[in-house]
Amino acid sequence: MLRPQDTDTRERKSLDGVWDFRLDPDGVGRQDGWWRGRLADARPMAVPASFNDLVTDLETHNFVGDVWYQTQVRVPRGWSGQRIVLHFESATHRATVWVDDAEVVSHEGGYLPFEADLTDRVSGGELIRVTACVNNSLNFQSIPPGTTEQTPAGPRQIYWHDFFNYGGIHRSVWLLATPTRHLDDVTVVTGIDGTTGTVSYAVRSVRADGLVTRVVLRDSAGVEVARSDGAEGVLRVAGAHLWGPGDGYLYDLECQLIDADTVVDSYHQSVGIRTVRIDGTRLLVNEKPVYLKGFGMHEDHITIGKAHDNASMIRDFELLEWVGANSFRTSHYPYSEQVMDFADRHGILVIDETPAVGLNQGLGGGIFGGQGYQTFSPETSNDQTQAVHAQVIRDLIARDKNHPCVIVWSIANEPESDTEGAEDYFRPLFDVAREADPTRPVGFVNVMLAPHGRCRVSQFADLIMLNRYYGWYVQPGDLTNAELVWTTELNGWATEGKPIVITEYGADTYAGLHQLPAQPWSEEYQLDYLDMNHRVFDACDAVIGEQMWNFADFMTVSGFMRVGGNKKGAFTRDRQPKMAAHHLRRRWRGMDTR
Ligand code: BDP
Repeated sequence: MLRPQDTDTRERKSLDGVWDFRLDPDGVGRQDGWWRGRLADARPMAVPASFNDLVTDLETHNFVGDVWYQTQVRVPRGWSGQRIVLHFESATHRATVWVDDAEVVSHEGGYLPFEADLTDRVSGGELIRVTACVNNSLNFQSIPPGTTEQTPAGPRQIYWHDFFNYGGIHRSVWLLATPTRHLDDVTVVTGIDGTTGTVSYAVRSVRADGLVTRVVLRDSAGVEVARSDGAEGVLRVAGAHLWGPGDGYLYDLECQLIDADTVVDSYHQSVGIRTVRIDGTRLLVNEKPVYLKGFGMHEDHITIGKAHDNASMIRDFELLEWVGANSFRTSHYPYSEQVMDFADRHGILVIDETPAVGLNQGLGGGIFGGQGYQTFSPETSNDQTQAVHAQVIRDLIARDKNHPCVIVWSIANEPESDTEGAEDYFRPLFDVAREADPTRPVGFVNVMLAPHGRCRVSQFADLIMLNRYYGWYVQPGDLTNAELVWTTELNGWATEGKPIVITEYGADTYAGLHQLPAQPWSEEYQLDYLDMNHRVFDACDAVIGEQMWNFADFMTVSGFMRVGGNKKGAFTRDRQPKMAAHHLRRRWRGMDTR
């Protein structure tokens, strides 16, 4: 699937704006055919946005189930005779879409794109009705998982991840016109040969018999540096300007389908020439070791929830730059493609994560209240879950494979990993990832409950990614003991001979709460906690990155462990620095490679 783009041969029209919206608490919309006409009793709803925080009533805020979105759009007059596509960048966690009376697509998974070919259904100039039934409920076969429990007041959604289950159309919706003979996919893999950059490419097309595939590579000034005919090949760029941390230099690869002298279709793919590989305990980008400084983040903003918004994105990247970060993890789901583009353009290193979070009933007892399920079993996360998980890995890699910023795939966050069931569940998923992308390291994020010596899944990973809360969830307020046990565990992991990234370490901190001597929840404690962790990391050569939890405070399910959400941010939810942000800035800006 290629992204909607305006090119010489392609045109797109945004469907973002205010749509009609209606909850379906009784789940009757499908049987009553709510798509067959204008949505009755509708209220206005912004697209893109999570619906949850735009409303004032608790029922809608907490709603789990089917919600209906509808809009009308006129297909541009000039599009007759072209291939017409309806493209959703994401709808959380699943959606079915109708155009007028016809169902055109259904998609499972909340953070990845999907589209429907409307060519045979609509024509240029026609006014069409687009209806989407979006569903945000979680079950044992969804990624992330959850379940519905009966309570005296009715069914309640339970889930085992620590961020609010926002729902809705979270990213842009497009109508797109392409030629009927069209480009369908492009894959680039870059390499370095002395001072020459190599760009291996493979282009897939539809109805392209007799057409020539051509690729033209241009530098950032638009000057052609290489070209080639054929659906696959290798371009060589003498004296290539490499993509690297802090230097988001991008070439533009124009892919064309040519009929005699006519360009039938054209698509632009940005290309950063760089390599990434692991060598012992080092992670090499362009053969140089990197040290990751940054955060686990969230797509989480006041009012819009999990929706993408360019203003918020720019603020976040300004703060990353200000604090001296060079990396982040897309905890705990794929982020908007605009965010990935921005990371490409700014030379930010990204650990790209699937939405597989909460596959761990051991954690359930702590933060989310114990439910007593077994994580992996025929009745809970099972073969079907694994198949959905595999598909999500493939879809994520298909979407993000060409982003130079992506240096590692994370196939899950904090799953159960100390049991035979976990080993059986995960072994094939690593194969799925490596088959889809043989070029990047693959890992998963290990939880404290499966410490060194007990984890049975890290054997499959190319690198070790650890979330650790010594001095918070264990030894709270006792940083002296925390430092000792943390050092001991880390030294154990270092014997594995793989690079280690600390993908989470953090302490909830209520902005403005000050205490001397420092106590948990105060800004002073967050500083002392960071210092303790940094001493532990600095003493371990295998640690090649620190990503503090979290970039900013974020919304969670309500509970006695959370005060208006998770407060482990270096920044507040409205993106102002806590003392910790200044502290990190002094450390990170003062670091050379580490
Ligand atoms: C880890 C999770 C993360 C949580 C964090 C916390 O990976 O999603 O928000 O702990 O408790 O378990 O703050």
